[in-house]
Amino acid sequence: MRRTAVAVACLLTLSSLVLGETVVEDFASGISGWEPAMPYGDVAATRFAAEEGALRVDYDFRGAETNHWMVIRSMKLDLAAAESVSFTIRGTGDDVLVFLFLYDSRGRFMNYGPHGSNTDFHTGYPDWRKLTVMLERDSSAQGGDADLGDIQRVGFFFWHLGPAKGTAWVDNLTIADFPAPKLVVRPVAISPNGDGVNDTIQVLARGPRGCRTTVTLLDGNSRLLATLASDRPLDGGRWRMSWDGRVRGRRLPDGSYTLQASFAGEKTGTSTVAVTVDASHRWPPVRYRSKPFFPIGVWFEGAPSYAGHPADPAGAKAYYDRAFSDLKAHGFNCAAVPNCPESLWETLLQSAQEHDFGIILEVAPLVALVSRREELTEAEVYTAVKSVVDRIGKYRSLLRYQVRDEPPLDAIPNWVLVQRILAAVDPSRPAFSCFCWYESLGRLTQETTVSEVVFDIYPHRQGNPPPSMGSFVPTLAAFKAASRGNRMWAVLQAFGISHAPNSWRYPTPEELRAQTYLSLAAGCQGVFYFIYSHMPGYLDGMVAADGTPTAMYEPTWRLAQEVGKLAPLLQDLRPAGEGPAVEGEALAGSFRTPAGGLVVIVASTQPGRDVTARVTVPDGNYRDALSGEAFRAWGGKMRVPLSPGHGRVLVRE
Ligand SMILES: [Ca+2]
Ligand SMILES: [Ca+2]
Repeated sequence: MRRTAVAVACLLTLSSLVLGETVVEDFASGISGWEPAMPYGDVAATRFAAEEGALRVDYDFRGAETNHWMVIRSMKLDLAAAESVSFTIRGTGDDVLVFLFLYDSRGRFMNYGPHGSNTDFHTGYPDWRKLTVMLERDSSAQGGDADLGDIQRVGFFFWHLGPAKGTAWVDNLTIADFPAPKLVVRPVAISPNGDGVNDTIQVLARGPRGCRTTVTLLDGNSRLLATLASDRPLDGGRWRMSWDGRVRGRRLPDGSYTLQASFAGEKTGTSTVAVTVDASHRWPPVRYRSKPFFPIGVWFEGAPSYAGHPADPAGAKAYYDRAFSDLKAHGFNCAAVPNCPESLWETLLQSAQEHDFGIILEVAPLVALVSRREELTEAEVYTAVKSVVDRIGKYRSLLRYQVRDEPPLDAIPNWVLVQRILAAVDPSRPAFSCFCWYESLGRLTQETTVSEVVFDIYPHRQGNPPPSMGSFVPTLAAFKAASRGNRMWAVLQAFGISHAPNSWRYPTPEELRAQTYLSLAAGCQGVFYFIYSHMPGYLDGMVAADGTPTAMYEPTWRLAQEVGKLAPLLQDLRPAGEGPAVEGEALAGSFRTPAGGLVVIVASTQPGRDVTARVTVPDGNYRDALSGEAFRAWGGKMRVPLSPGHGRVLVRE
């Protein structure tokens, strides 16, 4: 039926055709039908053409911020029984990101790009490279609800932050079908005891459209215990159910079982998955015993060798001692530390402890668990967590366990499992991750209780020269919405990449100030500055590899000291509604102290000039918590003058 003619044609031309693979577009007859779509930013000069049996795209992105452009055509595809979709790509010039878009007949889409396991989805390959979407495993970046059995349009989408110019060639859009109908079960070890951890199993039967499935449960001796589903059609090639580990209302005894799917119709066969039930351990609900804490932190590279320092314990100790005493003396109270070799954990934590400095330590064994594609069992997570906590839980300097940097959407289930078990073993140090995608953060706050959410915003690029806040304000708003009222910590930009064109630049002192006060006005109760020391050959931080300060350091530590004076007031505040209305180029938030007092934070969005905000607040006298200046609101309004990038924390008297 579908694609047969194309498949036959390809059989004649492709010597290396793999069984079950079909090339649905090889551009052998040019690019008729393909058309540009979704232009955004300054992309008007982008062109596409046919060249030597491939699609050639000359992208010429000139916008200072987000630029994207797509080339799309109508193409009816039934991917219901497809295991993967792939295409080949090569490119020259600036490397940009590429996404594959699939639209169904109702306009719903899936878009697969450089996230999850597909970090290779970009253009900069001198030689042809095959990029593959595994449809069962890879999740869509944004859409995610298209009917894969009913794809009507296919697009190649190119994206870059800031200007980029180059050429990419795309060829051989290829579909690979599953060799046979298949049963997919997640997780394969369940504990149906109502603690919210692995209490249910997601059962998915996949096969060609027209196939029907019957799903049964067998005991350890292959005896039939129950029929969970009988003769169900695979609409769109899939049939799903969620199963709670119960049969006729009763929980199964702990033990080993088999789930079996029998398929009838266009293709037949059976597919089985072994499942373990062990409900003996109930994890307590997440309840942290950590004290309220207002971090004024930096990101700090934990591998001494990165900056050319000796990596033996004595050399590392000297590196850590110098950094932590310097940071502490300048008003910072903690550092988030990635890449510390496991052999130096104690050295690092001991050094921090001696300087009364806090550490959020990235712990590789837990990062590996969160990042795993396969199922995690509660037992293996417990074993890994226990061994980490037993080893370093005794250090007072340890504040959090960083369990993954910038988790993508599909890492969230593993993240939550690691977090739950970590919270049971060490309730005083929560799991920590900094998010760079608000979609992932939104999924996290939907699924679990956290002690705080952490996100980074890096708005200052060479393409938007100072003074400019880039897309800082809307990005902050998106992260705030995704935070769902959880305590927020912001990671701010105090770095540049000077050696690469079109990359990040250092913020000006006023831009850094605006990042900081806008975050506080949004309700953030902690700030981090990325990054303390240079990563030679990669990025420029606040101090050089030998500790010599750059121009970035003083404005940053002066802000740290300023925020440090405000922190005792800010750390106990609770948001009071949506925040006051503001006229003028500023953001404002209103908050309550534990005693019920009103605090209004007003921050300028303009790092290049003075502004005056008119804020709608209750009448009365207000005092600037830092400068002591007095302000008065009457008629429901207060005028708040702000110097470039500045903010004010105003306490109602
Ligand atoms: Ca071709
Ligand atoms: Ca459970």
